[in-house]
Amino acid sequence: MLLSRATLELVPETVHTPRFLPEKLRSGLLHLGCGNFHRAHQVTATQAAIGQQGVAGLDWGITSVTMRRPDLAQSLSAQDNLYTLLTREPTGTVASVMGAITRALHAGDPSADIAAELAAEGTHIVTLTVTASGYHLRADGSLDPDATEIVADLGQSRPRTAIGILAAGLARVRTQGGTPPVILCCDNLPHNGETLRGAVLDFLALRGDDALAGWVADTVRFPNTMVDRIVPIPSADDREDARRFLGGLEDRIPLSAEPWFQWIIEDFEGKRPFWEAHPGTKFVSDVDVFERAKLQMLNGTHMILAYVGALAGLGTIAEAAADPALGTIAARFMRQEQTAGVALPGNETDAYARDLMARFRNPGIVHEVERIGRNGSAKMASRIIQPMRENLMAGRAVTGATLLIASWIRWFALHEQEALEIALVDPRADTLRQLCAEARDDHAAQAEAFLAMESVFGPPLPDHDRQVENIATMLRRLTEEDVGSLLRSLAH
Ligand code: CS2
Repeated sequence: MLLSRATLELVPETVHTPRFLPEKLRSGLLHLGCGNFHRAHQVTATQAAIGQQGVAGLDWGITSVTMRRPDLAQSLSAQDNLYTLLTREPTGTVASVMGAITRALHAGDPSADIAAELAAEGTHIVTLTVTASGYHLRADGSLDPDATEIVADLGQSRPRTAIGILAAGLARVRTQGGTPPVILCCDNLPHNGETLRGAVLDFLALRGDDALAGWVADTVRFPNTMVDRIVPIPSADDREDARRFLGGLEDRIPLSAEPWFQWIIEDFEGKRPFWEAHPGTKFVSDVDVFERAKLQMLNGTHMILAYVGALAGLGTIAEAAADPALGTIAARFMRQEQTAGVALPGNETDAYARDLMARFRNPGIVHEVERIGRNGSAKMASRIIQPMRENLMAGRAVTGATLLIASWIRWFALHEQEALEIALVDPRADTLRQLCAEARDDHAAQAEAFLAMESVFGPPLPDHDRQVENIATMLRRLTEEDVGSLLRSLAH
């Protein structure tokens, strides 16, 4: 039997279940980018809010839209949008049935009109988790007018990108004379709200829609947020665990997450769920400090663990962080390079760094390096290049960043030779692979060609030629030496 509203009462008492009747919910939130992260993050906080708010909470159901996964929308619908979240505590697993999603839609479904959902009177807030690459931005944070998906959406009445959907939905709100929803970007981008606002305005400018752009600029709010929770890709073990916890009921879409939860939101006026009911949620006047610490120290260190880890044959972040040599290199990189411009008070930075390494090593979290390695070209600028630039300007070493970039290039070089053992997913994959093919075996030329991609790396780095040379040297070593021994020597 499948988990559903009808079978919810069969769920054993050891499992947390919603403190409300899911069928009573009305949609007050629209989410773009229904995926694992959303299901373990915004849904969790919203479920806590609804549970605490009583009858008023029932206005905060979520209409959740998958951008690329019709299968997930279907599986959710088949289970009345219920699913199990397995929280992997160090001491064991806690299972909860999540029930705050009222409807799951797929953006590509011709019968789903997402812009109309956005413009519906009951929609007060739109949240987004479409990943950094889902915004089609250039390294400077502006919209990439040449991105194929954006070009396609400019001429579409049924847009497919998040930016296109926001533009179309907001256009409707304006025509209807309604109050626009608050747009809450929940992706790992610097100043994510401001950046999204800029991208929407860029899109409208490309379309020549000045009137709508003016209205959006004046009336629509895009608060900044910072989100943090490590959510691996669901595994067969998760499905097995869910079945056990649910007393034999089947859940086809359970997922697991670490206990850590953070959602820092720039405070805004207006109707909103009582998200503070969930520990780790905070409304603040300035998100910046939290955001830079997280983007650079957490997400940036994830990248070094992933790119270097894969070359050393390590499959997960936990394995990479627990590897003595790579763990040392990553911790040093985090502490010495990735704290550039991070304004947490001294001891807090130390404690944060320690917490992060412990979180990475959590063996209950099977977070594949292949997954973290995805879409590097969209992540590089804010997570790696910005601190690297600051370090170079201050005369500090950038050995970790050099190793990271060389390893990333090595992924494409291996892939181009059909020798990379894991998948390589990146919006610029074809171009980057081509660069490797053109400069085959010439590491300096490869490094030069990669760094010249301004849409990824931004303007030339300080002492550019020296950086190219260092990256090329590291790339040669990664190619010619045994990676394990190389890491051991670098860790000293
Ligand atoms: C990861 C993030 O995929 C990545 O780039 O660094 O998904 C990371 O796990 C989350 O941001 C944690 O909050």
